[in-house]
Amino acid sequence: MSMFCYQCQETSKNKACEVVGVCGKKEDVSNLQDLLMYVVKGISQVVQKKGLNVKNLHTVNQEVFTSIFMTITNANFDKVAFEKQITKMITLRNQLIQDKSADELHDAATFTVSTIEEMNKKASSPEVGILATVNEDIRSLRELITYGVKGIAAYGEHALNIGQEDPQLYEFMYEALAATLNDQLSADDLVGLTVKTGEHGVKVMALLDEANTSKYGNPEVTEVNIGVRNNPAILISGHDLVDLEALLEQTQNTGVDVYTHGEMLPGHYYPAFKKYDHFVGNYGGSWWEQITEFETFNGPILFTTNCIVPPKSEEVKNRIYTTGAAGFPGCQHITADEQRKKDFTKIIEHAKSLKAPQEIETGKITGGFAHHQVMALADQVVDAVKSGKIKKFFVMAGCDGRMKSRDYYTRFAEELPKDTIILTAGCAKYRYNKLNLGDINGIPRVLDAGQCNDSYSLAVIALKLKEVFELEDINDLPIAYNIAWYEQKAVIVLLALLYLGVKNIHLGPTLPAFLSENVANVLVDKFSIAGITSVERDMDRLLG
Ligand code: SF4
Ligand code: SF3
Repeated sequence: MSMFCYQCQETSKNKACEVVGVCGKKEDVSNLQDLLMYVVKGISQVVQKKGLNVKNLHTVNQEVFTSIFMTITNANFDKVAFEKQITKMITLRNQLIQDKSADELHDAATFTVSTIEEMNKKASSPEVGILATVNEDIRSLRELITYGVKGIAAYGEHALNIGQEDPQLYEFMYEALAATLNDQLSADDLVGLTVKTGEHGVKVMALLDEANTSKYGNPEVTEVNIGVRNNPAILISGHDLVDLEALLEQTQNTGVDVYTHGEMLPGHYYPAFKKYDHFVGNYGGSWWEQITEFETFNGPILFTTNCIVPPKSEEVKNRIYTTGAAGFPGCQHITADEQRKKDFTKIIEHAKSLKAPQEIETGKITGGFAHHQVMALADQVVDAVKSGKIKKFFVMAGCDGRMKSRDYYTRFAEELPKDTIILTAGCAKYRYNKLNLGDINGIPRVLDAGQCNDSYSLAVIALKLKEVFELEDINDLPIAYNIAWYEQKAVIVLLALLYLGVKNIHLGPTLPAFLSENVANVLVDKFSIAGITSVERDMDRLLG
């Protein structure tokens, strides 16, 4: 075995990637990701043991978020970027420690490497990786918490880019990561910490919602064009709205159009971006479809976050640019200057030398049903529920993926009775957002709140409905949850829903490989989580 990773839904044989990642991640990068997380856990222990005030740790907090984000599935495949980041984090860690003799610190907080060779050797050593924790249940809980924290770091970084932060999130992150090095903690302690991770998942999604909406306005119902125009263009992918704003500003009056891909689609729903005439529409479907869609797009592509699929041809690779936590070897990376500004001139000039995108579909998709917009329609929605026109809501949020078994979600959406509404967020929506599922009294049957972090909106909507219908328990609402997951942001969304008391969540297309049998049983007992079976059976169960 040369690597061990089981953090995403597509992990090999639903057990673990042990030779090479199904995502394309190679053993050297996988091991360096483990080492980066190891250093970050060491830093967390130092912060905890020394009782450092997170408000004084601005650079460390920010670099810890970035480091963690780089290890999320499909975010960064660049070995050199990891080597540089590990070196940076060891330096920051050592500055924090100063007096090493004062505390009993874990190897993660004290190890040193003097060369890149030594770093790579350390990265593949047994004490660093996931399997360093021998007890299967403790390992499972430690990884569940770690993946939840990865989601917190990703959403926290987006909020921070807009200038919003919450010291409680940093405090919790250090507490949780330090706990994953602490052999004194029992499985029960770690279950408690898992619930707390969900609590901070709600906090970080609320923070990001506040950051996005205060800067860019509340998402509103929007029809997004999925066809193309005859101008050279740039495709922007990932989740970072600050990068989208900078790209739209810099492409104004250049003759270059901008299109969104995958999780950037909800950018169109924000009022602040509607003023750009060259912000043309969305090109293609969810992340994994980039393999064919980037070929026909013809212009440069900017990745602001995950999900990158290793490009098949040099021609496409030469058109890919990355920024922030994203990275791919051989692709140009755009860094921010000291004022946190990014210069996209290179990409714009590159676009001008390339052909306009090839049309792959035409028409429009509708979205923008985040909490504020749905509240504006509340009377209409409540009337439709009271009169029986809407029988049930189905939350089908989360991620999409390559597995054939995900056809389940398209069929499920198609076969839902016509008096039901789908509430969605995240790239899971691409399984059904282009189907013509109609509307109920003018309310579309697929309500897209936005990106995966906008699952927060779905929770706000559920809590509001609970209030309107004067119910005691969120589970008494006519809402069923059939959620698809892929990477670690979906883990924090799930933990957040569990923290809010949502029960009977169906999770698919497979349950996480990192859940040991005992840990999976705890989730089943405590929260009635279940996997998926067949469309017919699950439909029966969920329609009640
Ligand atoms: Fe495998 Fe997923 Fe890890 Fe990639 S991220 S190596 S596919 S488990
Ligand atoms: Fe999608 Fe990669 Fe999860 Fe933000 S972009 S939801 S998978």
